[in-house]
Amino acid sequence: MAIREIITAPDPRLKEVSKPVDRVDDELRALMDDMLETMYAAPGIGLAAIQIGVPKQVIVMDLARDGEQPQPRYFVNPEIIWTSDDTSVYEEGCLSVPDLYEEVERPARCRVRYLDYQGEIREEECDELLATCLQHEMDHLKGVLFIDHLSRVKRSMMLKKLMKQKKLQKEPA
Ligand code: K1U
Ligand code: ZN
Repeated sequence: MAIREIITAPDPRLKEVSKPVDRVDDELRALMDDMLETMYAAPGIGLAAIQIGVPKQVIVMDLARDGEQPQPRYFVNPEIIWTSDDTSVYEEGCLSVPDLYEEVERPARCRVRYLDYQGEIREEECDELLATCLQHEMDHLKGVLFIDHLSRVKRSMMLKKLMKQKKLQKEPA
Protein backbone atom coordinates (compact mmCIF):
# COMPACT_ATOMS: atom_id res chain seq x y z
CA MET A 1 0.00 0.00 0.00
CA ALA A 2 1.16 3.56 -0.63
CA ILE A 3 0.15 7.09 0.21
CA ARG A 4 -0.36 8.98 -3.07
CA GLU A 5 -0.26 12.73 -3.68
CA ILE A 6 -3.67 14.43 -3.57
CA ILE A 7 -4.03 16.97 -6.36
CA THR A 8 -5.53 20.35 -5.50
CA ALA A 9 -7.60 22.96 -7.35
CA PRO A 10 -7.18 24.57 -9.84
CA ASP A 11 -5.38 21.50 -11.28
CA PRO A 12 -7.17 20.81 -14.62
CA ARG A 13 -7.22 17.04 -13.93
CA LEU A 14 -9.94 17.69 -11.33
CA LYS A 15 -12.24 18.74 -14.21
CA GLU A 16 -11.85 15.38 -16.00
CA VAL A 17 -14.84 13.03 -16.29
CA SER A 18 -13.84 9.62 -14.88
CA LYS A 19 -14.38 6.44 -16.91
CA PRO A 20 -16.20 3.28 -15.76
CA VAL A 21 -14.04 0.37 -14.66
CA ASP A 22 -14.11 -2.86 -16.76
CA ARG A 23 -13.67 -5.29 -13.88
CA VAL A 24 -12.80 -5.41 -10.19
CA ASP A 25 -9.50 -7.30 -10.07
CA ASP A 26 -6.39 -7.33 -7.86
CA GLU A 27 -4.96 -4.28 -9.68
CA LEU A 28 -8.11 -2.26 -8.93
CA ARG A 29 -8.16 -3.51 -5.31
CA ALA A 30 -4.52 -2.29 -4.97
CA LEU A 31 -5.67 1.15 -6.21
CA MET A 32 -8.54 1.13 -3.67
CA ASP A 33 -6.10 0.13 -0.88
CA ASP A 34 -3.81 3.05 -1.82
CA MET A 35 -6.78 5.42 -1.94
CA LEU A 36 -7.96 4.36 1.52
CA GLU A 37 -4.47 4.76 3.00
CA THR A 38 -4.15 8.19 1.33
CA MET A 39 -7.57 9.23 2.69
CA TYR A 40 -6.77 8.08 6.25
CA ALA A 41 -3.39 9.89 6.16
CA ALA A 42 -4.89 13.20 4.89
CA PRO A 43 -7.12 12.80 7.02
CA GLY A 44 -10.48 12.71 5.26
CA ILE A 45 -13.74 10.77 5.17
CA GLY A 46 -13.92 10.18 1.41
CA LEU A 47 -11.75 10.18 -1.71
CA ALA A 48 -12.39 9.80 -5.45
CA ALA A 49 -9.70 8.25 -7.67
CA ILE A 50 -9.35 11.44 -9.75
CA GLN A 51 -8.09 13.22 -6.60
CA ILE A 52 -4.91 11.12 -6.95
CA GLY A 53 -4.91 11.68 -10.73
CA VAL A 54 -6.61 8.39 -11.75
CA PRO A 55 -9.70 9.07 -13.93
CA LYS A 56 -11.60 5.89 -12.93
CA GLN A 57 -15.06 5.69 -11.36
CA VAL A 58 -13.83 4.61 -7.93
CA ILE A 59 -14.64 6.10 -4.50
CA VAL A 60 -13.50 5.11 -1.02
CA MET A 61 -15.03 6.33 2.23
CA ASP A 62 -14.98 5.76 5.98
CA LEU A 63 -17.50 7.58 8.15
CA ALA A 64 -16.55 5.90 11.46
CA ARG A 65 -16.18 8.37 14.31
CA ASP A 66 -13.07 8.72 16.48
CA GLY A 67 -12.67 5.63 18.67
CA GLU A 68 -14.99 3.47 16.50
CA GLN A 69 -13.77 0.48 14.46
CA PRO A 70 -12.79 1.53 10.91
CA GLN A 71 -15.65 1.06 8.42
CA PRO A 72 -14.03 1.27 4.97
CA ARG A 73 -16.46 1.46 2.05
CA TYR A 74 -15.67 1.05 -1.64
CA PHE A 75 -17.88 2.19 -4.52
CA VAL A 76 -16.91 1.14 -8.06
CA ASN A 77 -18.92 2.47 -11.05
CA PRO A 78 -21.46 4.07 -8.67
CA GLU A 79 -24.75 5.35 -10.09
CA ILE A 80 -27.23 7.44 -8.13
CA ILE A 81 -30.57 5.93 -9.14
CA TRP A 82 -32.85 8.07 -6.92
CA THR A 83 -32.66 11.32 -4.99
CA SER A 84 -35.18 12.72 -2.50
CA ASP A 85 -36.98 16.01 -3.14
CA ASP A 86 -36.12 17.22 0.37
CA THR A 87 -32.68 18.70 0.77
CA SER A 88 -30.13 19.19 3.52
CA VAL A 89 -27.32 21.68 4.01
CA TYR A 90 -23.88 20.58 5.21
CA GLU A 91 -20.67 22.54 5.65
CA GLU A 92 -18.46 20.61 3.21
CA GLY A 93 -14.71 20.39 2.89
CA CYS A 94 -12.56 18.78 0.22
CA LEU A 95 -9.03 17.40 0.30
CA SER A 96 -8.53 18.99 -3.14
CA VAL A 97 -9.62 22.41 -1.79
CA PRO A 98 -7.64 22.26 1.47
CA ASP A 99 -8.69 24.12 4.63
CA LEU A 100 -11.73 25.79 3.05
CA TYR A 101 -15.27 24.90 4.09
CA GLU A 102 -18.64 26.15 2.84
CA GLU A 103 -22.30 25.15 3.13
CA VAL A 104 -23.72 23.17 0.18
CA GLU A 105 -27.37 22.14 -0.31
CA ARG A 106 -28.01 18.67 -1.79
CA PRO A 107 -30.81 16.07 -1.81
CA ALA A 108 -31.09 14.76 1.77
CA ARG A 109 -31.31 11.10 0.69
CA CYS A 110 -30.27 9.08 -2.32
CA ARG A 111 -30.13 5.51 -3.57
CA VAL A 112 -26.88 4.24 -5.11
CA ARG A 113 -26.04 1.16 -7.18
CA TYR A 114 -22.36 0.15 -7.32
CA LEU A 115 -19.83 -2.68 -7.30
CA ASP A 116 -18.12 -3.41 -3.98
CA TYR A 117 -14.50 -4.42 -3.18
CA GLN A 118 -15.22 -7.97 -4.41
CA GLY A 119 -16.98 -6.78 -7.59
CA GLU A 120 -20.44 -7.73 -6.25
CA ILE A 121 -23.34 -5.50 -7.32
CA ARG A 122 -25.00 -3.68 -4.42
CA GLU A 123 -27.74 -1.10 -3.82
CA GLU A 124 -28.02 1.09 -0.76
CA GLU A 125 -30.22 3.93 0.47
CA CYS A 126 -28.12 6.73 1.94
CA ASP A 127 -28.98 9.57 4.31
CA GLU A 128 -27.23 12.11 6.55
CA LEU A 129 -23.44 12.32 6.12
CA LEU A 130 -23.34 9.22 3.85
CA ALA A 131 -25.74 10.89 1.37
CA THR A 132 -23.77 14.17 1.47
CA CYS A 133 -20.34 12.55 1.16
CA LEU A 134 -21.45 10.17 -1.59
CA GLN A 135 -22.91 13.01 -3.68
CA HIS A 136 -19.75 15.07 -3.10
CA GLU A 137 -17.57 12.15 -4.29
CA MET A 138 -19.91 11.41 -7.26
CA ASP A 139 -19.41 15.05 -8.29
CA HIS A 140 -15.64 14.40 -8.42
CA LEU A 141 -16.30 11.60 -10.96
CA LYS A 142 -18.04 14.22 -13.16
CA GLY A 143 -15.26 16.80 -12.76
CA VAL A 144 -17.28 18.93 -10.34
CA LEU A 145 -15.99 20.39 -7.04
CA PHE A 146 -18.13 21.53 -4.10
CA ILE A 147 -17.09 25.12 -4.85
CA ASP A 148 -18.87 24.77 -8.23
CA HIS A 149 -22.16 24.69 -6.26
CA LEU A 150 -21.44 28.16 -4.82
CA SER A 151 -22.13 31.59 -6.30
CA ARG A 152 -19.51 32.88 -8.75
CA VAL A 153 -18.41 35.49 -6.18
CA LYS A 154 -17.94 32.91 -3.38
CA ARG A 155 -16.17 30.47 -5.74
CA SER A 156 -13.69 33.06 -6.96
CA MET A 157 -13.06 34.18 -3.35
CA MET A 158 -12.26 30.57 -2.41
CA LEU A 159 -10.00 30.07 -5.43
CA LYS A 160 -8.13 33.27 -4.52
CA LYS A 161 -7.63 31.98 -0.94
CA LEU A 162 -6.39 28.68 -2.35
CA MET A 163 -3.86 30.37 -4.65
CA LYS A 164 -2.65 32.47 -1.68
CA GLN A 165 -2.18 29.29 0.41
CA LYS A 166 -0.27 27.62 -2.45
CA LYS A 167 1.98 30.68 -2.87
CA LEU A 168 2.74 30.76 0.88
CA GLN A 169 3.60 27.03 0.83
CA LYS A 170 6.12 27.63 -2.02
CA GLU A 171 7.85 30.55 -0.29
CA PRO A 172 11.03 29.64 1.65
CA ALA A 173 10.69 29.99 5.47
O1 K1U B 1 -11.98 15.55 -0.74
C1 K1U B 1 -12.89 14.79 -0.50
O2 K1U B 1 -13.66 14.46 -1.36
C2 K1U B 1 -13.03 14.28 0.91
C3 K1U B 1 -13.90 15.14 1.80
C4 K1U B 1 -15.26 14.50 1.90
C5 K1U B 1 -16.40 15.32 2.40
C6 K1U B 1 -16.36 15.97 3.60
C7 K1U B 1 -17.44 16.70 4.05
C8 K1U B 1 -18.58 16.75 3.29
C9 K1U B 1 -18.61 16.14 2.09
C10 K1U B 1 -17.53 15.40 1.64
C11 K1U B 1 -13.21 15.23 3.17
O3 K1U B 1 -12.96 14.25 3.77
S1 K1U B 1 -12.82 16.81 3.77
C12 K1U B 1 -12.13 16.48 5.38
C13 K1U B 1 -13.15 16.09 6.39
O4 K1U B 1 -14.33 16.24 6.19
C14 K1U B 1 -12.72 15.49 7.68
C15 K1U B 1 -11.39 15.36 7.98
C16 K1U B 1 -11.00 14.80 9.20
C17 K1U B 1 -11.95 14.36 10.09
C18 K1U B 1 -13.28 14.50 9.80
C19 K1U B 1 -13.66 15.05 8.58
ZN1 ZN C 1 -13.75 16.47 -2.50
